[in-house]
Amino acid sequence: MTSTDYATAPAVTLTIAGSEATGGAGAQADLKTFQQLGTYGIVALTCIVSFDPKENWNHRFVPVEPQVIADQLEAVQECYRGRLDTVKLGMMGSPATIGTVADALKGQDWRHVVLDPVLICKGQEPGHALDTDEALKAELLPLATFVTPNHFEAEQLSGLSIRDEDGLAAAAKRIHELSGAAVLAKGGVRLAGGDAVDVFYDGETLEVLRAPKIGEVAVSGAGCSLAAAITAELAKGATPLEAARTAKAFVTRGIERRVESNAPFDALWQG
Ligand code: PXL
Repeated sequence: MTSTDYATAPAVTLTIAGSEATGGAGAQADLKTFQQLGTYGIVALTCIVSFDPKENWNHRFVPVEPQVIADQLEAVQECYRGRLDTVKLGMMGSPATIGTVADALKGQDWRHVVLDPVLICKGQEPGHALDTDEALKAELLPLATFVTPNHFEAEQLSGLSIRDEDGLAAAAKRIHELSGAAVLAKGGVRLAGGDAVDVFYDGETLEVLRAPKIGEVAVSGAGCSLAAAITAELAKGATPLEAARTAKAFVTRGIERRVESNAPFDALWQG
């Protein structure tokens, strides 16, 4: 390759995530977000999730073989060595996947590792999910520079129970202490009140981000798109706080313009 002007070439962003076949969440949401925010999106797939319309839209979950995950990451990291310094981690789904991803991440330096700590997926066996949670805390949390837990994940990672904005802030601080990462703890529609409240904390700045709630039901792809938007903004040079603010505005707009389907939930639209 000879003719690319790196000064004008797009920032490269990688997501290591699962496929969600209906296109609302997972790698599909990440790639659409990257494209919309002007970065060159790449995906390494960790698993394939197919909702089951015959079983209450539960998640049918199939992991990708660890060796195949390692192969994808080898291809991506060699192809973009020297240009790829920002990665998003989405759904992992199993301890084996987490080990494989952690090993690959350690093979190079990263400027930003954005961890969306997807802990449980409807339809996964609970014992299995517990192992996955432990592996995620032990192996990926220490590598993260930015973590985006939702209400449930923030409770799991911090060990605190979260009832209100102060509780969300306490959890964000605790997760920062555990990881050293910037944290955006998401209240979403889970906390009482008219606003969707998220708390940013990076060890210095605590900022509450708010937007009026749009309905009381969570929209598919909001969490994935938020973390992907943070990833894209960081890759383009934003500070963590700037990235969080831009991502919140992007997701709020995407929820306003959500896409309906025959599933009992709507999907965020990035366009
Ligand atoms: O929203 C969390 C999530 C992430 N990744 C995949 C998913 C889901 C939820 O459905 O299927 C692949």
